[in-house]
Amino acid sequence: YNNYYELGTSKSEPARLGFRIKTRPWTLHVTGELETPLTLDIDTLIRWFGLEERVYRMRCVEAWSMVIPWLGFPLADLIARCKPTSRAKYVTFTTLLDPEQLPNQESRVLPWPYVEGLRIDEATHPLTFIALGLYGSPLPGQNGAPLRLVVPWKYGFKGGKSVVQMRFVENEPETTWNRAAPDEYGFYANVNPLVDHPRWSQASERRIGELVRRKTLPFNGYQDEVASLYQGMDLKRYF
Ligand SMILES: Nc1nc2c(c(=O)[nH]1)N[C@H]1C(S)=C(S)[C@@H](COP(=O)(O)O)O[C@H]1N2
Ligand SMILES: [Mo]
Repeated sequence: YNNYYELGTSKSEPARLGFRIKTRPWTLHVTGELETPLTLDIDTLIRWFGLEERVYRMRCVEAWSMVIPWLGFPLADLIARCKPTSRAKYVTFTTLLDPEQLPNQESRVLPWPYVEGLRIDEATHPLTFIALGLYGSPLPGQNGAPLRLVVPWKYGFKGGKSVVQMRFVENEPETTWNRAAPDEYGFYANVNPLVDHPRWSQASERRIGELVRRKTLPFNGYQDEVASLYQGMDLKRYF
């Protein structure tokens, strides 16, 4: 049960086609506002940072949710190595562009490649995670092999899959879903039961596998950890 539109827009197609993603060699390019652009091999990243397990809630903007045991490392560790300049206020994540591996990139459901972004203080928050595995194994293609972003207090679409580039930038970047439907998908996309999607309520969610809907928690339950990032911001306006 996945969302990975480059592999198909149904929930089951990504798992059927995920094997097409070639995960080695895999290079992450880091560009923009940093001391020196970097070209990092995925196995170097694993050697530098190791892998820890994090069990996080995952809440899709479509109002379904799961609990997932990820394997990976904090994005903050990687950003510290990158030495961004003081002009770096945001960071973007660009994901794989290759219709041979991602056949639904032949379609125009979204503008490709899929791009997401975070404010730099969100990106360096200790909960923000680069996942390379789940359930103790390497990520399957459908979950964003070989590495993807996980931001547990935001709607799932902020967590770009199969990331190939990080770019430090000065201004708020354009992001894929925000560009596609700005009234429906904000840049911030913090999980918020009080701000409904124009076409459905965000007050509750269907945990996959459960019968009764659950109440959705502010910031997906990570309020104590992250609410201070948004002090003084009108979260209805910056949804
Ligand atoms: N490249 C890419 N990343 C993506 C998506 C996508 O379509 N393409 N879908 C997003 C959405 S909407 C969600 S809910 C999560 C789903 O992650 P999961 O399938 O690993 O649970 O991935 C996000 N990352
Ligand atoms: Mo989603």
